[in-house]
Amino acid sequence: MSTIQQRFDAIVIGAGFAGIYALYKLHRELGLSVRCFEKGGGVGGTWFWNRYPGARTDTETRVYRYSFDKEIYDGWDWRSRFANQPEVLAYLRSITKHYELDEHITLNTFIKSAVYDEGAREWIVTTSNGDVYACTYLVSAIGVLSKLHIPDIPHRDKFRGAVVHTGTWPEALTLDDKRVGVIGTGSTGVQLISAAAKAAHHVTVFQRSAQYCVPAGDDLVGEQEIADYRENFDKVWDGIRDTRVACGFPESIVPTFSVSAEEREKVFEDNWKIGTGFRFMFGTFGDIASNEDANKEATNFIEKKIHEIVTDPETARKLIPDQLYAKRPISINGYYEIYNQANVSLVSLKETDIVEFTEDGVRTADGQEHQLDVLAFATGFETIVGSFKDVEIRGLDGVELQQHWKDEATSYMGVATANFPNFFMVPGPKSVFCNIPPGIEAQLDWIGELIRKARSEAATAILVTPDAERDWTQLCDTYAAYTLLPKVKSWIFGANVPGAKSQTLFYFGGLNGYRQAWSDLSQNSFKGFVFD
Ligand code: N01
Repeated sequence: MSTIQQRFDAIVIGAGFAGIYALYKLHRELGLSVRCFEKGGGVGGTWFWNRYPGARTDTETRVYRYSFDKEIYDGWDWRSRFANQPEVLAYLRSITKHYELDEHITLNTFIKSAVYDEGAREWIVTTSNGDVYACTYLVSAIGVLSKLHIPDIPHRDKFRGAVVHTGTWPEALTLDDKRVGVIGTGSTGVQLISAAAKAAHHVTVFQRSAQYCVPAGDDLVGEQEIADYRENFDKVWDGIRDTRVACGFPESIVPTFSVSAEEREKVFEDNWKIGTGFRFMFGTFGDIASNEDANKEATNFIEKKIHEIVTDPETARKLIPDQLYAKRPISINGYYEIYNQANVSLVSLKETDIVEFTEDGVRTADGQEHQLDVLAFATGFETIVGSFKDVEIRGLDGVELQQHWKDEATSYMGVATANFPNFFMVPGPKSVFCNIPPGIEAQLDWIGELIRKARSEAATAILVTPDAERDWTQLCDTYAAYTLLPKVKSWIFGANVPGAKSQTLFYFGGLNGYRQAWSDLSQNSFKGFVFD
């Protein structure tokens, strides 16, 4: 075995939202020695890599951030209601700078493997450069959506243009005056398509499944609104933590059919005007994501909007989804309007799929060649489990994590898994489905408590019992079954990748339920965790 270069109390893999907060929590708050390794050339994770034109958050800026940093929030000069990629990246950089975390982050370094040494009770971590480190606690913060999904289209080598995936967009690539093809119409695709429609000579949208798109709302936040948020910071965040999706709006508990048809229409119309997909799904009525008839009321409303906005009836027909409104909701301003532009065309892949690349573009099954300078895959990611595929993680008895998950990706509380002592995933499978930053904060706050407890008891290993892991898995399946979300194929269930089986990858009890579950555990000596 290679020589261990240095020992740390904790190693964090990844310097995105989760990794940065892990470093803050474990180093600044718990006083541990921590090193964070990041494969990118800068901090930011998702926001470092996803530099495609149009990339922005579709959750409001004021809640797409940490809540622990009131100080930065007070001095933060922001106006965009939905921060764009450079703004989110600048925010994360300001955090690492302000809290002097940069010196603990090693960039351009990929962690190849982490193997648990049972005798020494430490993790042996090897980087892609062959450097070896040891640590007591290993925190994986490698992202929910970081492993690219790129469909295999024949004869890619023939194409003379540029082929890119939105998740590794080259900074120098612009779309100005180019003929651009975009495959994929999820949250990423619609943002890229909207940006391309403004700049490109022509945009060809290759759509497999149409999705329901709801306007995002006003682009700018007024000064008074910001002043109000600042004044009520703690109250606002307490409120957010007490909701399901934690996106910063009041969630409805009103059943769709408890009001008249006129009232329903008004609620949908009002929320369409205010904007955001999450608000439309969870702020209009309490059962849109759980009752098929209620769901149909929402989709009827959106379909009516599509017909009103899109002038060509054939294009409007193709844009109407043929499934439930049960994927992650999309927010985008002016999306349907762009299909009225002369420089945008829509190809429905369900009617004519792409069969191959040609020298000048791609050919569809109907024999048509679509001429392109750039073909962009906005085809998504292999959710959570995919992120772990490139890192060899071995726990007790040398068992590899992918092997542990061969039947199902399991965890306890979304952060730990049996037979992998002192190993925490932020997030892991079966972690809370909500706005990412407050979800991450909840997980790391409790991981911090677990470590505090272990240290106070002089325990050197924190383990999870198989029973606890099994029960949590069952609970997550039960919650998922209450919703309509498993009824459509999407990344939320890992079903977006060919050959992958659909499985529950999240806890759907809401951030409020998740935090309560942790709080109950802490009252109960963290039942299910073993401190040895
Ligand atoms: O990925 P997706 P995404 N041929 O999996 C299509 C977050 N995000 O990157 O629906 C043709 O949703 C696929 O078609 P179908 C956010 O959580 C956040 O867009 O499977 N098409 C679909 O249209 C989001 O939900 C922000 O039939 C193929 C698309 O590609 C998550 O990232 C911004 C195909 C993939 O959609 C993922 O979004 C952007 C094939 N072989 C993203 N394979 C924020 O604002 C796949 N597709 C915070």
